[in-house]
Amino acid sequence: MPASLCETVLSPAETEAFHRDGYHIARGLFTPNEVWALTDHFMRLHATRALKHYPFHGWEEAQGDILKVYTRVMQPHRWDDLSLKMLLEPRVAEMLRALLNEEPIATQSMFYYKPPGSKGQTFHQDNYYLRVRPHSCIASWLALDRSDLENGGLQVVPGTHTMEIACPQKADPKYNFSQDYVPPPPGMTPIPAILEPGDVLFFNGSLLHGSTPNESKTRWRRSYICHYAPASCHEVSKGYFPLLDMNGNVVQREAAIGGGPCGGADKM
Ligand SMILES: O=C(O)CCC(=O)C(=O)O
Repeated sequence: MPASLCETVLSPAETEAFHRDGYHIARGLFTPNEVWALTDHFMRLHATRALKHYPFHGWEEAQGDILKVYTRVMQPHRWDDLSLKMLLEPRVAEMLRALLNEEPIATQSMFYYKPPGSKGQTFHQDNYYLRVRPHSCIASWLALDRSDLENGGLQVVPGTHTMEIACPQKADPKYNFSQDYVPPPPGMTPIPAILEPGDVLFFNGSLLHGSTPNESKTRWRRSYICHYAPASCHEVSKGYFPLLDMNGNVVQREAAIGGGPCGGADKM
């Protein structure tokens, strides 16, 4: 990639900070209109029960677990045009090229509703699931609401992107919808990524990150989260196939089946 492209979206200081800390926040990458359009789109998909392949639990059946009513939506780009457009969005692609110093490949999209009272998703490393090798995957986390500690915003542990992939312990199901927990190493401290709607947090797939429950009584914490791999990778967990280049064409890589650092089957 020509150095000039990198310089247009990231200053040398930002590039250095990304390599040192493992994350970068692109402020205001999406406009208020774009944020509203995506949020409204997913609220309508939920309200009209148009989400494909999702169990719709009623309030009674959910037994107080609001995430059973507003379950995160996995891989919506496979059937929803707006989600696909957002996954392949040129501004995101440009930022990824600058951070990776090479072309990205799109592997995953997710929409999180995280309404008030939702459980969190404690610390973990994304590449434990995606198994991108060599190197690691990279996430783009688009805030659709203000995201802070009160409403269960994302926290990162700067510098942990240089860690090996750790085998998770069991997360506390009282506070977490996910099962995995990787404790921050001694002396490494989580910090909240305080984001305004339209900000995008990019982070390395080995970086420890996670969130606590949404403690707010009124504020949702909606986000659109995508994962990418550097095009030079040789393998990716097959649960993420089909992989797409940033023009939407299917690209092939080996399936990283079994033999992960912690053994076991594919995880998503
Ligand atoms: O948004 C969250 O609360 C957690 C999301 C996350 O950790 C992930 O996408 O890997």
